[in-house]
Amino acid sequence: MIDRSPAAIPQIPSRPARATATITDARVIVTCPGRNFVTLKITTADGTCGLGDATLNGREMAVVAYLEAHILPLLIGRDAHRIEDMWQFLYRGAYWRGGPVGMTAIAAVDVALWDIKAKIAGLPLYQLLGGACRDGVTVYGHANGSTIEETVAEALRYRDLGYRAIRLQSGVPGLKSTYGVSRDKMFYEPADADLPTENVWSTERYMTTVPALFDAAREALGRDIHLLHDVHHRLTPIEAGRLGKDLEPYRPFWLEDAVPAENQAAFRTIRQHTTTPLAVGEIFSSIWDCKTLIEEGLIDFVRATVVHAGGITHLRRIASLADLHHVRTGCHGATDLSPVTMAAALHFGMSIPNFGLQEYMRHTPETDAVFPHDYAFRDGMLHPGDAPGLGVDLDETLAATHPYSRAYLPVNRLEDGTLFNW
Ligand code: CS2
Ligand code: MG
Repeated sequence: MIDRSPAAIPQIPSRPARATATITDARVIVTCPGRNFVTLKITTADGTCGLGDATLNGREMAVVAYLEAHILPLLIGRDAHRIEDMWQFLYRGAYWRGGPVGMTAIAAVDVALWDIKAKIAGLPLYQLLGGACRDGVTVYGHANGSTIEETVAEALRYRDLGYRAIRLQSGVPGLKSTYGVSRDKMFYEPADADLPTENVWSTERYMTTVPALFDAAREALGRDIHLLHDVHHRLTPIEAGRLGKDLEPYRPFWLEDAVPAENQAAFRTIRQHTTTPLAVGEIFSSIWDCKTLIEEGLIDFVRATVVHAGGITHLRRIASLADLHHVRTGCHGATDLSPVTMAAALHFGMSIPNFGLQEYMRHTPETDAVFPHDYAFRDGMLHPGDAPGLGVDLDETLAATHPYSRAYLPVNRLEDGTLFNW
């Protein structure tokens, strides 16, 4: 006979008070060490600070307003440890869900809270995300030049620097400028003017240049190095199918942003015509932007990033869905993503099973001085370091010496003046 008297029921020891980390301050810091960055700094009652990148290239001040007017008042007094609850509160609670501005703002809060949680735990963030799945995060460098010869020479230089993957972007004969070709070989900055510069584009000229570029590059570099290319949203699906097929003999690691991806179904056409791996997603804000692409196996790498796709909390969901469908990550990592994002991307890249490749456009020494960080390049990989948290800081005194300077991304027109994709 079971004794069911109250005295016989084992008492669950009262739970120790759950540790809380009350948010007492949250500030947005805008700085322009050669290019604009927006950073969110959150502080808790015990003085722990966390950083989140909120930079949206060419639309930075929209995110500043979203954060300062609508998000910061919600943070004060909340528990910094409750990261998932905060994410749901800011995403569902906005009613107007998603979009690049809102999701970049949510991402900044999310990453700052992960930074705080890891600092309080005294662990590098990747340890909280499940620990290391690899020795380091393999990155790709950016070889570019106004001619094919110049681009191949740059690619040889990147190989000699130890890169195992190199993106090739060359000028197109007959076009004054094109995407990815920078004046300064080591640092690429597309947001180059106070008002949008107008580039001229010709798909026909471009479509003959890229296969010649890969032919010359494979001739010079051989087949043991990953070579990739960014189309930057400029082809139609059938044009992308043709370019993918033309490149097959050169085994590209991926063809990126072949077509604008609002119409995810359009990638079915590309898939029908080529086995060249496809990467897309640096401008995605959420899992909904890539659900069809992933579930139908229409892409091979998803490029969504920590800073624009809702932070680590949401990017983990995207990576988990991708893992079910043989899709790997290939996170965006351009100069307009601050060292805070690069650090977060490395902790993320260390911790997921289906990591593919991480973009690494080096920041300038001016930027690195404002954002001192632990990550370092070694043997073709970046390592996030083992400092508690993200391993990146923000020198606010130095940041204040670089005031915001409006800068727009270029726009593209066809040779007949039609406004086109940049
Ligand atoms: C590019 C970016 O890095 C890339 O793959 O697509 O340079 C992109 O043009 C910029 O991030 C836009 O701000
Ligand atoms: Mg790109």
